[in-house]
Amino acid sequence: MVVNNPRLINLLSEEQKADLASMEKQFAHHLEYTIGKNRYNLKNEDIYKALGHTIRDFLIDRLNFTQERYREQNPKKVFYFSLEFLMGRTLMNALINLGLYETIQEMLRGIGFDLTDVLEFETDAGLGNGGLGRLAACFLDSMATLNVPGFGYGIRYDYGIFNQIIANGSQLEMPDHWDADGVPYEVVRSDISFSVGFFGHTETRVSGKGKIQHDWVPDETVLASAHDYPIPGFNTSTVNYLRLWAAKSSEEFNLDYFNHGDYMKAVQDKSISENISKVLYPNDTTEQGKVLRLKQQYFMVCASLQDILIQFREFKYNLKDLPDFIAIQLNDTHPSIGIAELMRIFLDNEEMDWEPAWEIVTKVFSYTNHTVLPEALESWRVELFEKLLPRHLEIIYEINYRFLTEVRNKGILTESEIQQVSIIEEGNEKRVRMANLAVIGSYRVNGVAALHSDLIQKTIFHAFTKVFPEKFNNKTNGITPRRWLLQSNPNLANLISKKIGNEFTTDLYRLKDLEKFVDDADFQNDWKQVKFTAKNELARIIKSETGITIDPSSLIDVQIKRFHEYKRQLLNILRVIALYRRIKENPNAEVTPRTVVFGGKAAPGYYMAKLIIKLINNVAWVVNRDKDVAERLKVVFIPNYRVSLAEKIIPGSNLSEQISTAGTEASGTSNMKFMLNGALTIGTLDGANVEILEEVGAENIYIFGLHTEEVFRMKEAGYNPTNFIHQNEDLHRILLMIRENFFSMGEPGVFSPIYDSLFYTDNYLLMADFTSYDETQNRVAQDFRDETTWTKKSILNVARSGKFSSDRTIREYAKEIWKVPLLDTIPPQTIYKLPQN
Ligand code: 26Q
Repeated sequence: MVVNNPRLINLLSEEQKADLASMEKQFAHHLEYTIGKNRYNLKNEDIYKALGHTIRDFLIDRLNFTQERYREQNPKKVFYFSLEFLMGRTLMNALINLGLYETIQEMLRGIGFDLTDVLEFETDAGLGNGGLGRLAACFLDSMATLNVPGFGYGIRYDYGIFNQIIANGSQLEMPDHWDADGVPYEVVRSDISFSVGFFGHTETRVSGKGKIQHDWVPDETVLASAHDYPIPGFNTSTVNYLRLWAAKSSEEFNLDYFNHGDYMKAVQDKSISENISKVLYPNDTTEQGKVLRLKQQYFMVCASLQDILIQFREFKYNLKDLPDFIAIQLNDTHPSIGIAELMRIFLDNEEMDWEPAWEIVTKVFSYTNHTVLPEALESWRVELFEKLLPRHLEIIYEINYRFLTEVRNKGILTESEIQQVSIIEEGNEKRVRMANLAVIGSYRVNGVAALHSDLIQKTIFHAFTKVFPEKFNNKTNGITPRRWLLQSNPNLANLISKKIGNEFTTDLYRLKDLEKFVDDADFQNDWKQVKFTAKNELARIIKSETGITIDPSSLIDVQIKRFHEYKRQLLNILRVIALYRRIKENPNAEVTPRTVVFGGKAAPGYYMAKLIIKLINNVAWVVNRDKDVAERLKVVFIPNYRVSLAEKIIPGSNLSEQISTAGTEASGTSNMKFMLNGALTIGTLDGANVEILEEVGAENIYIFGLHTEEVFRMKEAGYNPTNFIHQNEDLHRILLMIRENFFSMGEPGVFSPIYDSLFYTDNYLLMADFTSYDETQNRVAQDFRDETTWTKKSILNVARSGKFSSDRTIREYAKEIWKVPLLDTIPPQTIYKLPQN
């Protein structure tokens, strides 16, 4: 008999079973005394909360145990600095990693509750925008699982990424008050808080040693208060933590105002300081330069560095040894002000000389770049910087001066290259370029997929590679197989474990062992059955979220990701329109039934991205109501795409859309999630798709479109989209349908900007790639009709997805960048010590 949940993967020890009784007690205790309920009026929500508190107790036991272990062994630690952690839900992940899923399921069944229903009450922690934030979350899971002493540092936003609703086809944004009902697994560390200064001026003085010293005198201070989120490793006793800072007013009340009778003003000031951690900025390159965003960045970095240095000082080592004990990874440039802040601490507080201070700093930080698009590189107006962080600007000028002098003296750069590597961008509005600061202040700089790491060295950082050839390297992204297979697709995980055992859960390359069953007819059937069950479940979710009925046996074709022009959701919907037209014109054509699913948010200020969402919704409205195509084509936009929805959508997908213009998507990570769940990819040679192709083989993936070099060449030669439009009659007609308001739904002209952008500029070369995309989609449709061949390809995709585990990525970071150890696993059961009530 096959187990239908992770029990096989994570067998309970005898000791754990013995603990079940005490866990039941603990649970009953929380239900009654923490939640305040008796057993006569229980709802799923109460069970969720009591369970959250019960699991929290388990987590805290192991968290303390792990901390004790670190204190004894004092290994080198890594701190992952990120303005975003897209954690999604926590409870199910904790149950699986702790090996308690089955136990708890049984326990709840005993009192008439279904664990799956209970888990639906958890709100996602959406403290991130997309790929970059989710990557940080996957890395935390892998670090804990591999027993790496690794910690996340970020901000505890009151409001995470907005909730999206669709009205008249358009996106509307609603606040995401994710912690409204409390966060059971959060550990509030009221005793850990640091003050963070802003604004003010700098002063100079002569120190006791006769040296000129600088001091920053801020005129606003805010407190950062620590909130910890335990991060349990899978099948190990290690529980690390994510520490998020919340802003607190440094004075409950401004007594000055109060004493002068202005009570309201006194309270207002308090809430103004607390604004710093109020809301996550939706990633929006058009809306750069908001002072609150820079405040958030410095707030997070300043508090984190104080916290890290306090911990370091407990061991009484000299600061020059800091790089032997800590490594800090910068998740993009967002926390890169940390480089200037650590310099400030060393120079101004520790009164160190510049050279030794710089020596330490540049052995501590490393920087991960997540974009090649020059318009997405972060920079701040010098004027704004100077007001908010006057001392840091002085330090940045000094870093820059010394660096530029050195490269000039070495004579390796041309004058134009020297301008490119300068931290300060000259011009009528001087700006601080954070990427340049990050490269100069870090000992390693990495991209997130092989192609991307090459590309940044050839383009945005080319001049830097001449100065620091040894700094640049690649770390191809990965995803955690715990959340993205065991948790999201337990049926598939169980089918796999029945065939090849459980080792794949922590050594994903073991999935290779599935290859020997690829021709086994029984196995193929089981595989098809698992996929079909997941597709039925997805159909049910689509019905409940959108009201649309889909055919679960149709080709389920999915594009879920943030909306951005470079990701080309527009190319996908154009091809849907082409298919729709073809069916209408040729009603008897044999067409593979297809359901095209979209999901994703657009930055609130990103006009084009929002218009594309509207076009998709309007096309869906027209297509889904047309009886002529009913059995053959459906279009679905699932609102409010988020981590917990991804977990439900991905297992039920057949086709993964990864269709960005070559050279624009740094890596992509949903491409990996689909592969691991047996969907086939249609994609360009972009980001990690290139490596997916390498792993899976050309017969098992659908690659189309221009290559990166061709994109560059075409743009250089002066790209003209009309050449392509006039070569493809179909394409031309589709564009006319858009212009002639076929999908405008009573808003004539609404999509003209889309038409115009395709016709006149087409920055992302949709027109150049359309024919290739369309033909490849036709091939997909043909191939899907041969169920056995498709199933084999699906099996091979999973079997060859081993490389894309974030465990592999973290091993590489640990060995090649951080030089931190992977400690021994201590089996989980050896530390259970539940309190006996
Ligand atoms: C910038 C300025 C102001 C406010 C916010 C931002 C901002 C916030 C988030 C800019 C960018 C981001 C996020 C970028 C991101 O998610 N990049 C993605 O990172 C993934 C993980 O490496 C890659 O797989 C994707 O290819 C990349 O697009």
